[in-house]
Amino acid sequence: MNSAAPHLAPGLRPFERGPTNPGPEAGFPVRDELLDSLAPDLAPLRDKVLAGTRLSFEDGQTLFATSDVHGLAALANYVNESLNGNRATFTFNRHLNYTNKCQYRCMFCAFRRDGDEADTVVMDMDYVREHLTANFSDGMKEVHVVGGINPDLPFDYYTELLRTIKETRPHLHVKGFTMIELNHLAEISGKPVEWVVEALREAGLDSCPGGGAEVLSPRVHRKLYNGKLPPEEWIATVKKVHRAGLHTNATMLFGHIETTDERLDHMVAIRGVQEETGGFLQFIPLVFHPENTPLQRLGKTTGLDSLRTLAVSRLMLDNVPHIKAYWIMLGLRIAQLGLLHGADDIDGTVVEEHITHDAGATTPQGLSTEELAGLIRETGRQPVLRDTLYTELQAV
Ligand code: V47
Repeated sequence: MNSAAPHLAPGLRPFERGPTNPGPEAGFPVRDELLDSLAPDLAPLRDKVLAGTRLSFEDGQTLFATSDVHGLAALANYVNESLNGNRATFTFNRHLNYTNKCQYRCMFCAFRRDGDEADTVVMDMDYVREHLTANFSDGMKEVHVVGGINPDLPFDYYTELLRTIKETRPHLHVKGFTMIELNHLAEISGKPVEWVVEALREAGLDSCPGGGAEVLSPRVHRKLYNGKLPPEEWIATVKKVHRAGLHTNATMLFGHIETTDERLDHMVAIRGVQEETGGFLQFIPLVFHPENTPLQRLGKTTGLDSLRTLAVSRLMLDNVPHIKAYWIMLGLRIAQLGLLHGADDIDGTVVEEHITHDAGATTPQGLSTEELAGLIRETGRQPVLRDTLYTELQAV
């Protein structure tokens, strides 16, 4: 156990103000003057936030219900600026979706294929090697590796994939495999998740992305992704990963059939895990894109709902260091506004994205580091290039 942070799993870096969370830089004023003019429903919450008191589920209900959207933004902004100063981060990364064949039929997904469609993808190692050589570069910091749950792939495929990536691009941080993939690997290998994580780590895995959590609600699970890992098992798995010493992110897929109470249940669950393990680096609210999914009739939620959800996330998840406004899903303009509603990161260059674009996203597939820095600068924030674990930070 880490004596500075007794809840922290061995091997994980504590969340404390330091190079990662510097607090307001010298001379940077945390903008709190707006906090003097909040609507009456938000005033008691302001007192809690300023005192550093944890917000309750009921406080979260007030945040989702308030008509004082500016007050909500001011509160979230205050917390973010207290933690991260005026910085907003991004990374230089690429996605690698090694397969889109998937045995599950999640109702929110437009990415999955049965396997007999012409655009089914299963990357072999020659392809991965050539792709990384031709299209990745030495300055790149991260590869985000996820795929469908493809019943054709044996356990060795995954270790070989990691070894191939590390052999071809040794400096890349591999952020790979959701809790769904890790559980599937436990199933096909007949071994515990802890064994799977160790084998993958030995082959080159550095951390795990936050996907697959969807909404940690038994009701939504039953209705939209029954058959896939249930919420309590996602939680149990992520705790095991953190205890093994790997950091992960956590996502929440919102804007479909879930209620705001279910969003709050999700946030409270993530906060509880973080209290135990300290393993989450970022929380990422993912806005649902309905096109080409069985839920197409639902349409898309509003930009305002996205901003509100980012702000509530920042305020409820007081123990998670970073909130990501994922530009691919939010769109560039809402992601920019997200940086003034509690978020301090916009993900990275991405370059090739399928999960959201198969579901109708109109954002570009990728942006250059200069474009990302420009987007951040337009909001008044200082753009900072980061690596996945926030160990390397470079103001740009
Ligand atoms: O788990 C699937 C979501 C997730 C749709 O950890 C959809 O840094 C919107 O987790 N509309 C995968 N969302 C993506 C993900 C992620 C992305 C970027 C960074 C990180 C990180 C993680 O995407 C899935 C699911 O919740 N998703 N289909 C859709 N139609």
